[in-house]
Amino acid sequence: MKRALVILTYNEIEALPRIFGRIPRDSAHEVFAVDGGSHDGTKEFLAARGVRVFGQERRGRGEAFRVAMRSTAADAVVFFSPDGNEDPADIPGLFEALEGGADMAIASRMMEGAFNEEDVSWFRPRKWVNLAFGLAANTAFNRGPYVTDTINGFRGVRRDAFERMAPEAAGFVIEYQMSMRAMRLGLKVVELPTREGERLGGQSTASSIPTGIVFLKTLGRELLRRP
Ligand SMILES: Nc1nc2c(ncn2[C@@H]2O[C@H](COP(=O)(O)OP(=O)(O)OP(=O)(O)O)[C@@H](O)[C@H]2O)c(=O)[nH]1
Ligand SMILES: [Mg+2]
Repeated sequence: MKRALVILTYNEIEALPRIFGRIPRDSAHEVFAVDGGSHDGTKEFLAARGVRVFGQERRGRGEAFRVAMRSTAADAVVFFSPDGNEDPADIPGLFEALEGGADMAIASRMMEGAFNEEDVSWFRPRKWVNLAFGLAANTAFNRGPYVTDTINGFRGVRRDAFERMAPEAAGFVIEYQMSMRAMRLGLKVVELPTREGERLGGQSTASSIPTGIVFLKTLGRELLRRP
């Protein structure tokens, strides 16, 4: 199975240099980046290290996923965001899960043995909202094993599964849309426990309230979609 590792970036020059050396680039046949229009030297940093960078016509993570799939012929594709939240040591495990028969492999921050950024405090609004969206998706669509982290972007997918899901979401909600469609199609979703780290610099572009509204709308649209 041909493997591609995709690095997703939008202005990550503060965190990227601190993580780049830990990315197991030899775990994939091909490593490239999809960039949402960085203007802080991110693209130059990657290019100087031999990583090919594909641009996007429109911004957003959803768009980035589709650009990535169009840019490779690999059968197994893992998406990695180098901002500190994701542990690069989990990348080989995601590829192995896909090779072991998973259609989609998710690094879960919610399952037994995992750690969520908010687990250090008793007040965990992001985690609770995430769990609520997960519960809604599982209740509505899942007939297989419960998927604990339907939203995490740290995941891998098989090309044929991606084509069947055909997610059209533009931004941060693409992962949730993929999870719902995978469940509905009866695809095999495998999760691996991960430890979520802190952002190592730079800025988040996922503001909670607008992102939450987009999630609600996407959930509604998937519920109304004909099978
Ligand atoms: N290719 C691409 N990557 C993007 C785009 N927008 C965000 N990203 C990357 O996607 C990853 C996740 O975005 P974040 O802003 O960190 O969102 P988040 O992880 O929910 O927020 P934090 O908890 O603050 O890190 C980061 O590596 C971003 O650089 C985009 O339009 N295109
Ligand atoms: Mg992040």
